[in-house]
Amino acid sequence: MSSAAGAPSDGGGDRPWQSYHTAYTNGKAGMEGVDKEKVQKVIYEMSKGSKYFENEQKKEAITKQKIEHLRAQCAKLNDNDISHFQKVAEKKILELEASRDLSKIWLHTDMDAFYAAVEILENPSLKGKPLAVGSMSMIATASYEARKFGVRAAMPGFIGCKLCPDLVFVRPNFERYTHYSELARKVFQRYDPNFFATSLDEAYLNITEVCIERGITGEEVASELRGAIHQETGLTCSVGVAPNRMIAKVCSDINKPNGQFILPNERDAVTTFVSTLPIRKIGGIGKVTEQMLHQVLGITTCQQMLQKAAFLCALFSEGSTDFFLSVGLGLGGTETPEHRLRKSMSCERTFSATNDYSLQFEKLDNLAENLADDLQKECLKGRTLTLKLKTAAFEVRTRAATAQSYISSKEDILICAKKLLKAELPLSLRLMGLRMSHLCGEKDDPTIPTQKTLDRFFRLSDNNSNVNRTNGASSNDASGGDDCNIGATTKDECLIHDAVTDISSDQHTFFSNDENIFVPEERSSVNYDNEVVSSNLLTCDDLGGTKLDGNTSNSKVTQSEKFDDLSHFTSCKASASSSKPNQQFWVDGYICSLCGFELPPCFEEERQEHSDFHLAELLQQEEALDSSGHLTKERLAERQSTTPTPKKKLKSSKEGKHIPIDSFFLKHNKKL
Ligand code: DCP
Ligand code: CA
Ligand code: CA
Repeated sequence: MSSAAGAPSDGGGDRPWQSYHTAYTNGKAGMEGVDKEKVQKVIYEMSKGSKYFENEQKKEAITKQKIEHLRAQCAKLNDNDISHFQKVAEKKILELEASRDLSKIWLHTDMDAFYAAVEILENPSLKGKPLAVGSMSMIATASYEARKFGVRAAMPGFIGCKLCPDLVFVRPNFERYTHYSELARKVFQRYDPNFFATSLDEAYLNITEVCIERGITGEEVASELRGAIHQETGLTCSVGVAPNRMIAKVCSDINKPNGQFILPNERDAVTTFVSTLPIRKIGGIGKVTEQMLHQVLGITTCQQMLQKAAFLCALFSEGSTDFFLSVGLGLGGTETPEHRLRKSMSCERTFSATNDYSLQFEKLDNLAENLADDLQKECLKGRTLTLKLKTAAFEVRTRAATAQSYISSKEDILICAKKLLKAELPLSLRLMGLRMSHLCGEKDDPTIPTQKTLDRFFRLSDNNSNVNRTNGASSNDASGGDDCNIGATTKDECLIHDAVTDISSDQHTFFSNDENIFVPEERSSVNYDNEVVSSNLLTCDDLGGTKLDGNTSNSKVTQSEKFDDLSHFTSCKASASSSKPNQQFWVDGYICSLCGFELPPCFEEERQEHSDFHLAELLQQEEALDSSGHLTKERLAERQSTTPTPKKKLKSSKEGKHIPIDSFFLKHNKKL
């Protein structure tokens, strides 16, 4: 049946870069005219041979396998099966159609090239220049001038330089972005007091009331709001208006930068809109899902989901099918979501790759203690513990176990975690993480009266029947049971965790955005240090991103220093826990605890890239110290996990000479 499903063949051959897709080969607004193949080739050439690259290849291979598997399943469907699934699909479509709500007007607003625009506002001499905010390791965003060269967020800076030799670098300055974000939010508040922000630079506003009260259209609100934002912040934003949030978000990207797009609240307008809309534009459809749907069923546009509905029903879980069909119908969230309760809590730690059991168990002990502390601080207990491991070869595995009772003590967590880890050994590891989900408040613990000890539970279930195994090799059980049902409450931002879940989404589930929506007041809990920031302009010549132009204060550490220095923490949550200096986690589910990078909910792949580059930076630091003979690998790891490193002085450009990530990895791998 694969011909009926319309699977195309994939490229590759003598141009291997054509099939090398990372998060940063995917286009963003302002990259329409870019020579995609040239960019892909540069990225391919510059990362080829690194462990990171190998892992990307491995993930691709797994995706391919899954595609083959799905194709085979598809081919097995006979006419009876297809007509059965056709009926199932039609019923489902009718149900979904009946839920269509065209009574609300949603507005999605997103600042243009946010960090870059703020930097230009503060330093007008940057205007018109190709600008990257970030460092040689990682670019947070690029100005529209730089995007023309293929430079974009999540891309390592040295690749950006290769693509655009005149690229100017500015170090990120998070207080600035928070300040401008707050100014913008004051404007949002006037149009919808219950607006909800999904990141520093974007928000959803239900403007139904304001339109009715003032007798104005969505289009008028959009123009007015954009004008107000510009007047009050000096920045531009782009806006989308539509009957639901999923579509409004897509619309805000259409006329970017400094534009708006309005989709009327009419069924026909919506269905016409989705008839040509590429599926990748939808939040929740990432690279892997896109590849699967395209290569197995030939689906590239949202509406084709409806044409292939029977196959979707046959091949995917009910939850995924519902999501795909909603996308096909152009349906999305219309009610203001209640502030969602925390669904999980996690912590993780990156370290130099080690196969030393005692060191690994020591790290686990530490993680269990941190997790127990965090849970107890919020008076929470949980039932499902997930262990995340990243091997020396960058393979990510997650292993989960669900206990019969709610737990929060270090001892209980450790019993479970040790069991999960033991089952995986021997392994050389570079990262470990623990996540507790299935949470409940201490007071609500339904198991308290009859609570059994975890120890007993795990002794009883000494086989692996309660262990959900989710790694790249085990494709079909990737749903991971209770662990992967995250995000299903808001379809417009949900991730799909079922048979289509792949190794990369497996990696992401750990950080899944349980708290991907936050109310405006909560921002104050992320309190970036109030430090004076000096001029932070850099050029490509300052390889290594270490030389600062202009004045730098000796007594104050700038945000920009912190960006490259993993020994510092930029979020209050991180700095408050000095006992866990190199532990990376996402504050509020989307802000990197190590550098303050903001990776909005839908940036699943970028998030993974981001973690990998922190790892690379850490290893690079280690490499530098190793070669100077000051510290051994073990001692460095030890030092980083116990003592806060003294504030790093700015290096001279010579000292800070950047090691390209590929050669760095090659070098490092030899030592493993
Ligand atoms: N960001 C980041 N790392 C990423 C993506 C984004 O640090 N991988 C930060 C920098 C961005 C900000 O978040 O300025 C907002 O992200 P957007 O995706 O909205 O990108 P921009 O606002 O920069 O550009 P656009 O005009 O495309 O919205
Ligand atoms: Ca933006
Ligand atoms: Ca954004």
